[in-house]
Amino acid sequence: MERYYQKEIETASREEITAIQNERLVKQVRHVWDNVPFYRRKMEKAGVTPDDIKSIDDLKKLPFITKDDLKEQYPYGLLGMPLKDVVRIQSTSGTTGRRVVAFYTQKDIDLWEECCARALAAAGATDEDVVQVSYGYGLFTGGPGLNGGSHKLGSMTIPTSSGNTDRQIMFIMDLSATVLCCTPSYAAYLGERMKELGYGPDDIPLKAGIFGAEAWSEEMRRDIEKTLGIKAYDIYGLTEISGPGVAFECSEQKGMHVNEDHFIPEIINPKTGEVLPDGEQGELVFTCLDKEAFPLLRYRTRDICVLSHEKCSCGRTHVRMRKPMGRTDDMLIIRGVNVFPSQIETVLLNNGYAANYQIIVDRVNNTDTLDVQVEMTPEMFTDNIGEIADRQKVLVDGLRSMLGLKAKVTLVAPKTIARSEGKAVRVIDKRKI
Ligand code: DLL
Repeated sequence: MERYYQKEIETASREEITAIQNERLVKQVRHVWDNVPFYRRKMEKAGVTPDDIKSIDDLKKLPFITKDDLKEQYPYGLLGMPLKDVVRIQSTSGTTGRRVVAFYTQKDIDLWEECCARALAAAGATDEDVVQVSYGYGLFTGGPGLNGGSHKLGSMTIPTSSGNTDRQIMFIMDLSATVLCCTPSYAAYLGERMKELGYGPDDIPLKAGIFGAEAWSEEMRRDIEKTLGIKAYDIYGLTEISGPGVAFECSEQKGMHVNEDHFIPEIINPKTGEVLPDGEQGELVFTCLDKEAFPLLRYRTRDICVLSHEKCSCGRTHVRMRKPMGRTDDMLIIRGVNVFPSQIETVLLNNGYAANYQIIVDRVNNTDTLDVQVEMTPEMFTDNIGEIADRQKVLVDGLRSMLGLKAKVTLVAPKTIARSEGKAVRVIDKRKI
């Protein structure tokens, strides 16, 4: 049976959704014009006033907002409410330059948590479930978002945060946790450790996992599902737009429904800014329809994605976004060829490896080099040099046909690549160092 948290809105007709979006967009544009001088300047420069925005058809008249705008406006330049109405900030895990900080009123938090509750309900969670939240808590949105969603559903929530893997496993087993929320790379590590401790999929009480915050392939999904004996659901979001729950997967597992009553997605050509139709790949852009404290309009996420309005058998009517294949800023250009880490992951997992790998890019004698280091699984581990060379060749061939590029592949012993408790670091680009 398909479960919903807010059935009426999640299954509303297209006409109803459009009516809600029209009304909220008009109000939101007025809100930013009146309360955020940065927006007013930006709109004036683009020659638009709130009177020009009468419906979502006028969305394209509004200028885009970029991460650079957020950095320039740090810390308070985009605040849409007086500080006395703001109750929380969250921040991105960005490693360079100024951090992005996002603000929330209590209403913003309530709506965000409802989005997370929708995601949990779509994964089958109810008030009878025990939800372990192993995303980081603190400035990162993963822990607080899913924690709030789980409370809204009335599920018993275990706020373990990330790390301390054996303690995570103890709680899963002792408290019979049924739903696990964490990054896919941490879920894979938890699975690996549980296997080592002798737990097979039938011994593990979990039935579903809600995994996101980083790109992960279908192959990785299948691996995690098999090891933990669960159904693994994708969840998408970003700090700037609220956090996890901007979009989430249903039992169909074919793309994530965007919570369209709160966020309008668009796909644009990243070079020209032109809006692209359903089915075409481009950069994902979001407009927040009812956020008060941090009301971003037409925010360029840099995530590369495709939208689909095709009917979904789960009954939800909200548009679906495909798994993002990467970000415009994590696309590697190697000897002129565009390479996404997710393509490399697909080749590795299709050949029986786990998602324990690192991609090292360098430049030697003015030529880019691509070195993929992959761990052998314990089952395939050997010190027979001929066998290792054969295995490496299979991967080199697989990568060549996927990428059109010759890579060097180095097989390393099990457990030599550091495991991640949050977002995995897959790429080391020495050209930038
Ligand atoms: O990662 C929010 C989040 C927490 C989402 C927990 C899901 C679960 P940020 O740290 O601001 O926020 O990073 C946002 O992560 O622009 C994407 O590039 C990437 N991302 C998030 N979810 C997915 C996903 C959180 N399901 C950035 N698939 C986004 C692929 C994802 N990439």
